[in-house]
Amino acid sequence: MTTSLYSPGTRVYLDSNDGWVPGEVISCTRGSGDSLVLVLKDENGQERTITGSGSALPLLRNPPLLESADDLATLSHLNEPSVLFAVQSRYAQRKIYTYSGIVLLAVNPFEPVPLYTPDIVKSYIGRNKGELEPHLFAIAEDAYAAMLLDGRGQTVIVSGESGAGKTESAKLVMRFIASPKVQTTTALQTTDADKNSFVDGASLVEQQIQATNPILEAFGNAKTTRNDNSSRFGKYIQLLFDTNRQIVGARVRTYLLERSRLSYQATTERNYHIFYQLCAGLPSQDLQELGLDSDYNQFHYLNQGGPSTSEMSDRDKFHAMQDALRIIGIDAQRQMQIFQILSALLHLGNINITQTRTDAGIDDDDPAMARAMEFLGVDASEFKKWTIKKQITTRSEKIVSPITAPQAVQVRDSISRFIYTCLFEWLVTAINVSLTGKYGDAAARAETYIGVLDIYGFEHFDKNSFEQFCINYANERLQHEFNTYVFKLAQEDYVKEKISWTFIDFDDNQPTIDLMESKVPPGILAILDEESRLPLGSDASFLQKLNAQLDKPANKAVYKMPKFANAAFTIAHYALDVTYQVEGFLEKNRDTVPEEHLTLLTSSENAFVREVLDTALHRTDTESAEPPSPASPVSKIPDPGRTSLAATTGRGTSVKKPTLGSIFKSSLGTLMDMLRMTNVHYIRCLKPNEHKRAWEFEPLQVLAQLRASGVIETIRISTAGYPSRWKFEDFSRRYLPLINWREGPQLVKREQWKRICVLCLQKGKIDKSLFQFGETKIFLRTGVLATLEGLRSTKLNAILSLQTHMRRVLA
Ligand code: AOV
Ligand code: MG
Repeated sequence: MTTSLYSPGTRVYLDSNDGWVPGEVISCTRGSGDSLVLVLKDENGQERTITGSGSALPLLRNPPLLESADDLATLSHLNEPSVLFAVQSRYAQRKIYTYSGIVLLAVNPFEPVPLYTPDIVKSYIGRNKGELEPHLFAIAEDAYAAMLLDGRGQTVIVSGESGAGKTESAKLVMRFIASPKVQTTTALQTTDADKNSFVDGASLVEQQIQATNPILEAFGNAKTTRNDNSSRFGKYIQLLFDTNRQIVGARVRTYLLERSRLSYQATTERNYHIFYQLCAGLPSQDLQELGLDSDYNQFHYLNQGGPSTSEMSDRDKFHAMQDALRIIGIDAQRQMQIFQILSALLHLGNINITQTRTDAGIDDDDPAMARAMEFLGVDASEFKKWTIKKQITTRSEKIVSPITAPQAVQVRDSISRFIYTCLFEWLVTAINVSLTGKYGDAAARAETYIGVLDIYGFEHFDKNSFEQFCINYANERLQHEFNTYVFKLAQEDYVKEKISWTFIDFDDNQPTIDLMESKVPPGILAILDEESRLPLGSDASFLQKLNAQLDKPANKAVYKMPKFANAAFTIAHYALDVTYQVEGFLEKNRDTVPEEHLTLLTSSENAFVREVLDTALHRTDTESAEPPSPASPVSKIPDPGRTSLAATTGRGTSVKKPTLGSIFKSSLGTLMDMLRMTNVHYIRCLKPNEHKRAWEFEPLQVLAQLRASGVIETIRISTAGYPSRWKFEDFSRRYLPLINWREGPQLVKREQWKRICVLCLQKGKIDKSLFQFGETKIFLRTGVLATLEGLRSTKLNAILSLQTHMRRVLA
């Protein structure tokens, strides 16, 4: 340990109870053995003494110039406090975007920011990533430019925990890419005249692409405790381009919509926005016709989260959503039919199911049932019969037997969830028909695409169930892709530049993924599927099997039996440990609707209801992860899988029927394969505080996200290697002041960039072990840049004062 590293005046970070505080070295002397004795002063002037070596000594802080660098990869001292302080000080300056190498970090401002005006859009067109302030648009432009270069498919992956800003970011990226300004200009040919002529007037395609957002958000987003507009489904949208790189359409794929929300909401949460929008936005005559009321608290499906008021200007959103429906070709009459189905669901939830001494009962003239059945075009007495009774088919006969009221409620709710899922499917299909042209001709013309992935973010509530399990599973898979990609990329340069380097393995989350999805030995999903297929399977026996098969030393790091929670298991996720309550896992995974009800619905008198079910059920048939047929008009563009699904039939006894878990697993597999085929671009959204407050930055919370998301880990890898890499010329130009003023300009003239690099390093007395020359770049270990920066500013200051002195003498 040398004392020079901590010479007086050295900037450091001091440990404190809640993170770190900036400080400075006052003195440094040798202690016993390897240790140093440091006297330090923190930013409040408080002094303290530290004796120790290695990690006991404070972390080094970057020179002021680098402190709020717009790319963390250029930090000379790469440690957690440096990274955190850089992001924090930028956020304090209202700069919400920061690069971390190839990744863009985006900290949620939680209030509208003036960063997305047409002028700003314009300014990012045709510009390279480093030229302007970090921005989503720079990433979008990067993806667009990469597509122009070789026609390869691109994906912008937006990740981050729930409420971090993924959906907002994804929309802005889509808007930038779909904006006519971009498609008609190329990186090289942009002229101001070009830019201006495309600012106004969105094309039909652009309008249609924008229209997908209000529709999908109305039907697929809801208020949760973490986010008032939380996505309850995953979405991959491909913007399709033809040979001339003109946008010709788009295609949307959705992933596993949360079903349980339709019939149940936790305290302070809401059902899907569309229901509230409907009640707030429809004219009173329509409301009356549908048996609705602007006071929606009378509906069981809307009031379980507690009385809610219109929080997100539901009425305005409703009108925007209606406009959007119109743009994708769903006219007023069709819209009314959709609203009828939605109100049918609300009435279904209000059907009063009573418990007689032994069986469930429903009044023959239950008004809610009458309304619901009228709108669904189904016979009320048939509906009643199959809601309070069940039929079991044995080898020789069919036996009808009564069920209990709670079971009947289950049946009723499963039907509502099923219909809602079908309606969501139908909408996605309608959107795709409109975006790809009626006969898929737009898609057929497509040669390449830019995809934008926006899924539900990592979630942990007080109570977590099957939904959170699936959501967090998806996030684990995505995190794994990220790790593989970023770590590979970080080291690829070393190979390309032929410097000597031993590859570093990273700490990856494969064990957690294996725990969740492994087939042999069976992981959680496999055990769940096995249990779901047993007629007498139960949540309790599922948990027993989990513990018996998974609670073993090999899984110690990833699987835990919680000490205090009953009927639950804990998974160590990349972000956090999450405890899942097993209650409901089996039912949700089976996702069944009684066969008799399905028959009733598919033979409804209402043609639209039949169409909705047909579309969804048909898609179920094709979605078992089969590749699209070669004859399909969209065959040039790989399909990330038809992954959404409708409910399955029967009472969970059939062997062949896929479970929700298995369908989700295979659709994620298809999606990941797809992502690997594309060139990926990453946006990492960060949530600065838990309270959704504007400009409030909780350092520890952000640090946890930076750690979990691999940003710090990536930086660690860089620290072990050569975090700074400069082209010879760039490096030379910056550090030219270090070398002899006579020699420098000569070398520049002859473009001996590499020679200048060598001279600069010599001037800085940089040890040989701290740098390597590649083919075109110089690679520097951590800390070197700080030394050179120090020398450079000393030198420049000296020149400056010399000039001042000369001027004074001459005057
Ligand atoms: P998420 O998509 O990451 O959560 P959202 O994109 O819905 O998060 O963002 C949550 C809220 O943060 C939004 O409703 C806005 O109020 C605010 N917000 C996010 N980004 C911006 C921005 N760039 N400018 C202004 N406000 C913003 V989830 O879907 O729950 O995982 O599942
Ligand atoms: Mg979202």
